[in-house]
Amino acid sequence: MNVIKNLKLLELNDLEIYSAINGEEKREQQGIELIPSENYTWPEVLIANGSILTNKYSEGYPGKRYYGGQEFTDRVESIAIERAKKLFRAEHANVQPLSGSPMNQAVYLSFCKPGDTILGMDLSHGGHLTHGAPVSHMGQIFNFVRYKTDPENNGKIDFDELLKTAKEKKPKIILCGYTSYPRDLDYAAFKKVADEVGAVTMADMAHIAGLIAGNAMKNPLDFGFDIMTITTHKSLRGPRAGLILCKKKFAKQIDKSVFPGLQGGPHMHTIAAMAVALGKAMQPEFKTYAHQILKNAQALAQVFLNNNVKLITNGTDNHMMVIDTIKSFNIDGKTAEQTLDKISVTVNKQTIPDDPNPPLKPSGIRLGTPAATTRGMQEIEMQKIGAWIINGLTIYQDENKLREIKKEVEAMCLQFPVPGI
Ligand code: DSN
Repeated sequence: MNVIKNLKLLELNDLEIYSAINGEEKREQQGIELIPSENYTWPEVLIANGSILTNKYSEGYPGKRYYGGQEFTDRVESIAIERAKKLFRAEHANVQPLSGSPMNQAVYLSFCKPGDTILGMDLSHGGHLTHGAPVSHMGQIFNFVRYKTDPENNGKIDFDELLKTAKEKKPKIILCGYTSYPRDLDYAAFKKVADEVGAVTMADMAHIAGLIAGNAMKNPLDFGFDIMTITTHKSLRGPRAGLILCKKKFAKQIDKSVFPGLQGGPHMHTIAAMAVALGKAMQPEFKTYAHQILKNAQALAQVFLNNNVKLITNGTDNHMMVIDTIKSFNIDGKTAEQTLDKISVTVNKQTIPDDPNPPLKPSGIRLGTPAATTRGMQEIEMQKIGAWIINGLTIYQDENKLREIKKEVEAMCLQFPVPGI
């Protein structure tokens, strides 16, 4: 296979882009990646993603394409579909969504007309931008009604309240899933509410796809959910793409909604890379990896709790945590993110439930353990990382001390190579 794996040719022909990629490689190797939605993919995924499959147009589905020359693309897509169904115990899989936003849009557009109601988690309580944030097109096309979590009660969802809202608003879809919610969800309770009001159940499991694949967290499909959406580049360690899993009875309408409803030609190189990642996630060592992500999250959360750092929901059931930096360190999330950048620890600023501060200068930061776990870091490293974060945010104005911490962080990172670099 003539895949140009080393970057020599690029270096010779496009120095500007080459040096930016090279810089990113160094950044990824030298620092600790704690953004919970990021990860390091497998070298084999990088190879498939960089393959000549990028040359091909394949509108349609295996066996039913609009252009010729599909012998190998059909094979690639069929393998990806079969692996996805097997791994997630799904009746049907559509592997064509280009990423998370079109994936969720395809589901909404498949079940709802403009103005229809969808019940989803409030953005500041952990829901995602594509779950109807007013700034998103979906938020303008559909009537998103939001439910909240109870920060006083470890982030629990009040299902009596949810049922009351569902009866009143009559949603077409009841959506659960999150982007910054550190607890597990009660899928049976969501299903019960949806059944009472005749709504479709949809779980956006983008963040925890790898944890579900590795049997470290529950699978909503096992609770009778109609639809599950995932992105494959987060805890699943695959390429940057979306995947829709659903019951057979919705297969046709979901496929039609993705293509030709929303998208044109699928990215066959990415679908090949997804198939490779799904194959990797079926191996027994992936289960060990998924469970280690959770152990690392517990270890990191414990360092914070032991040092009176305020965690939203007071702990975590999954791979992530949200720190209230104002309560814990008297600094906003933007300053905290920038401070941690200075010690080569990458996190993202994050709104907290009903945040009084704006999204670009919110009250917290969000962090998670999938990427660090991929490099082989374990509980002992989590203790060091937790201490560096607390130390850095406490002395955030002392540039000399921050430089000293950065050296310690980078020395540790050198012992844990990034796959593919
Ligand atoms: N932007 C992703 C995240 O960080 O959670 C979700 O799309």
